[in-house]
Amino acid sequence: MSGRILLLAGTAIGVMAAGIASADTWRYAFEEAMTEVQGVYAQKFKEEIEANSDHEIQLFPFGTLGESADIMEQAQAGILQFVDQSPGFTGALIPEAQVFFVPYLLPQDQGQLFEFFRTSKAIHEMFPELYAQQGLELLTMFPEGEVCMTTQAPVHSPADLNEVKFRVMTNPLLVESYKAFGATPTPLPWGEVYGALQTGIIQGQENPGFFLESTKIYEVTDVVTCIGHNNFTTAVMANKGFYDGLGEEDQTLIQNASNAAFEYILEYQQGLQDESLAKIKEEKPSMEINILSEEERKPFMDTAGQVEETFVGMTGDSGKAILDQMKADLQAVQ
Ligand code: 6CS
Repeated sequence: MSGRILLLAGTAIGVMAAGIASADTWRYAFEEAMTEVQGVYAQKFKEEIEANSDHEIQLFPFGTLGESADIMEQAQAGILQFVDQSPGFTGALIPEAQVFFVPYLLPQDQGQLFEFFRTSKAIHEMFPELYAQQGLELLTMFPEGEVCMTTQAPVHSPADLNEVKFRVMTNPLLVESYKAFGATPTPLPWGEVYGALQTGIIQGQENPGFFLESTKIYEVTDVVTCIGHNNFTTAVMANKGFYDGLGEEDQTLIQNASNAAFEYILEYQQGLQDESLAKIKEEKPSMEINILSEEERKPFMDTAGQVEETFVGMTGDSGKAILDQMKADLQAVQ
C-alpha cells in the first residue's frame, strides 16, 4: 500500500473514530397528516435537527408509506430512521404499552397530564427498555388530546352502546375496554374507518377532538360524546441500530430536538380540544355534542377496575410493574 493510500485510510478511520458527523438524510414517518398533532411535532423536530446540524429530515405523513403497522415494520427494518406510532397499534409488539387504554387512568386535568408525561418514571425509565427489546430507541411519549366517541345515535350510558359496532385501534385491551362499555368492538386500521362508517359496517369510533375535525369524521357520524375516559397517547422512536451507531454529538442533537418538540406540542394543544369541537359544530350545526355529567360517566368509570385486571392478566409481572409505577407517577403530579 502506498504512503498516500495509507494516509487516506488513516484519515477515514480517524474521522469515524472521532464520530464526526456527515450530512445525512433521515426518514421519519408518522400516522397523521402534516397539519395534525403528530405532523406538527414532526415538523418542529425537523426544524430543530436542520437548524442545529447539516442533516436533513424527510417527513412521510399518513398514507405515504402505508398504515401504522407498515411504518413500524419499516422503522424496525431500518428503512426509516424515525417513526411515530401510538400505543394503540403497538399492543401486539409491546403488550405493556396497552396500559394507556385502562380507562380513567390518565388525569383529565391538562396541567397534571402534561406534568405526568414530563416526569413519569414509567415513561422515561421503564418503557425505553421494552421498546429497546423490539429494536427501537424510545425518544418520547406525548398526549394528543381528550378522546371522545362519535356515533350515529346519542350515548348517555353503556346501554346506548349495545349492538353498536364500534371501531377501535388494533389493540386487545381497547377491545376489552369497549366490551366493558357495552359496545361490540371492531378493530380496524385507520384508513378503513371513514368508509366503514359511511357504509354502515360500523356505527362508532373514538378519537381526540382535533382528529374528529380534521378527518371530517362528523360527515359520517351524528353525535360526539365525551366521557373523559382517556387522552390519546403517542410515541416517537428511532431505529435502535441507527441510533446506537451515531456519535454522541448526533445523539445529543436528537435528544435536544425531541425535548424541544415535546414542549412545543404541549403548548400547541392549549385550547385545541374546545376549538376543534366548536369548528365541528360550525361545519355541521346538526351535530350533537354531549359532554356527559359525572353521574352519567359513573357506569363507564366503574369498568376501570375490570379492564385493569384484564391488562394485568395479559401482561403479567412486567405489566403490573408498569401499571404500579404509572400510578405512583400519577400520584406524584396530583
Ligand atoms: O384512530 C386512529 O387510528 C388514529 N388516531 C389518531 C389521533 N392518530 C393516528 C391514529 O392512526
